[in-house]
Amino acid sequence: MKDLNNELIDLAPEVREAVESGKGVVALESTIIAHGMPYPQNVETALEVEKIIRSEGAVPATVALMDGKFKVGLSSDEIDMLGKAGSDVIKCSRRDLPFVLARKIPGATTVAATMIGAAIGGIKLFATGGIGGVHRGAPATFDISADLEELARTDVAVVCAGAKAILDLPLTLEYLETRGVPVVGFGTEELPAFYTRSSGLGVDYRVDSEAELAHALNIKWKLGLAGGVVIANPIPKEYSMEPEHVTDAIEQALDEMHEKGIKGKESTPFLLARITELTEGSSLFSNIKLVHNNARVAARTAMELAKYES
Ligand code: PSU
Ligand code: MN
Repeated sequence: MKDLNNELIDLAPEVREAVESGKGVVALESTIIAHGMPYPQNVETALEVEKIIRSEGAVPATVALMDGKFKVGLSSDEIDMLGKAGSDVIKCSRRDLPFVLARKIPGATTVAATMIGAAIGGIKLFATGGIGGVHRGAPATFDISADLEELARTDVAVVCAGAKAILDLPLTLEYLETRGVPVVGFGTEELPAFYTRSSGLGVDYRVDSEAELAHALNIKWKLGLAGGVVIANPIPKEYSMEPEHVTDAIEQALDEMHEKGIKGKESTPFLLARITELTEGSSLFSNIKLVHNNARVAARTAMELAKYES
């Protein structure tokens, strides 16, 4: 059993009880709230996602940094605060954790940092929208999300809708392959591309149920194979976008990003916000729907995985 009494960790009582008794728990990130969506849809989505997880019998644990502690399990007031503060809150990946905790300022955790918080808290499943990856142009810019390295080292499975075409999807898959991270298609053989169900790229394994997924996850960690798993869950058909509509918005957003000289950690938030504007909110609507869908699969998988704990 994990040492959950570390002074730098603040587990919500409900989350602690669930982890200690081997119940299903799902971690959720806070960068998607502060930097990934506008207010108030960000807060509405975060709260709805928690509700969906509960309706499947699991316990949600939204992660963020507050008051010098890694908080695992936020209250709705804390979620509201992060959602209202938006980009005034620091976007925190692995490298940011010690400094933001030392300063006792609020921090929104990315996929990488949320995986770290989840692992410290003993949580194996994490639901989000999209993971970071190898950016287009990375062979020249070296812009590769720290999410990929975290997936290589931290034992948390991330349910996402694939990765957006703001990234270089083939290079992202190559990177994950090199680092030994399985990419699993949930009910599909193809890597979904976030707003759309297909990318033309294959996944490593297709699984068709949460039970099948939990079985393989349990084997991975029982063997001591460190690292996470990408569970790519396609957006439901009724909410997926027209591929051309998305491609045009992405291309334009990328051009504007280059013109403005936006780089580093600002890139992803800029692109997400600009794509929402360019698609007049339809990308935001799809984004919200796919997050709901991922929360459901993560919760069901957490419930299946919990069967191995008892
Ligand atoms: N992709 C999305 N929505 C998001 C993010 C990525 O579709 O909100 C966020 C996640 O928090 C992810 C982070 O971990 O952006 C990746 O940022 P970067 O590329 O700077 O590592
Ligand atoms: Mn980057």
